[in-house]
Amino acid sequence: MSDSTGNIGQSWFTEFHTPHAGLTLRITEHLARKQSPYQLVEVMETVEYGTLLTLDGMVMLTDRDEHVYHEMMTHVPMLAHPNPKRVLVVGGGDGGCLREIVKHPSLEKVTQVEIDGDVVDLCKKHFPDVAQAYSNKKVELVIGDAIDYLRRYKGEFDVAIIDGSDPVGPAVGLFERSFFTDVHDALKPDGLMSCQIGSPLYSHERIASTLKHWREVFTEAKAYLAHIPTYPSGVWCLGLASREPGGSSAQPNQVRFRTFSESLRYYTLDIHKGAFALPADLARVAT
Ligand code: SPD
Repeated sequence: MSDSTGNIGQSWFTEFHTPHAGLTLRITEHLARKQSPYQLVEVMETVEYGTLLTLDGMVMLTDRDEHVYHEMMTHVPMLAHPNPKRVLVVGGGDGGCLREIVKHPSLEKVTQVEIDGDVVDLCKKHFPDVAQAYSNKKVELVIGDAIDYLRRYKGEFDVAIIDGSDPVGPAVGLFERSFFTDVHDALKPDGLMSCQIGSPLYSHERIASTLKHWREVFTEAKAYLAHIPTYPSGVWCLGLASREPGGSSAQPNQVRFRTFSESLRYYTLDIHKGAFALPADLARVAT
């Protein structure tokens, strides 16, 4: 029997990052495999990284390193913002960003717009820790197309977190300039957006064009990095954009950080600052 990547047998999963390189994980069990209206959603148990979620054969998260991605996607914009009360998450159906967002004492309400209800259902079942915030009263879940949803909101949100998958299938539109214009307009004047972009090793072009779009739309846009072993190249480029000058370089709020710092495994105030230090070749395309 072959899996979504064409592997023979059920013992190994491989995501090819290029035609000649990839990540291979030993699998002990296929827990779920569902073709949703949007994508192939699979959950597998791995020996080294715990439970694994893939969409169309691409790694979205594993138990072992998901905290890095979700802490960096969330706490960088939330702590750089002066007082984040209304938050929007686009995508992120696993609930990992929500889990981090609800730790913030200033939060009044977070709305998550996820296109694929099957991802939410499978993650609630197989990733109970990641999906824990779905039962939180401050969380509103909308199953629908964020591109349509966003057009209805102007000046509504303090922080927007764009937690889509790679720019193939349902996430293609989440990398277009028109989408970022709608995110910009849905933010309040001091609003901030964080967004996952791609591999600093394999995706220089995507990183350069994404930041170019953002700079045409937002006042500031900066790339930052996080170490995520199961993503292509093991280091991932995220971005922070702000409507106002100085928004993306604001110092993270120490008082708010201390209210939940004991729960964190990767994010620290030093990591926040250091993540914006880019290798020379990436800095050339991203600044
Ligand atoms: N190639 C990996 C890109 C994954 C981006 N989103 C992951 C979703 C986790 N909440």
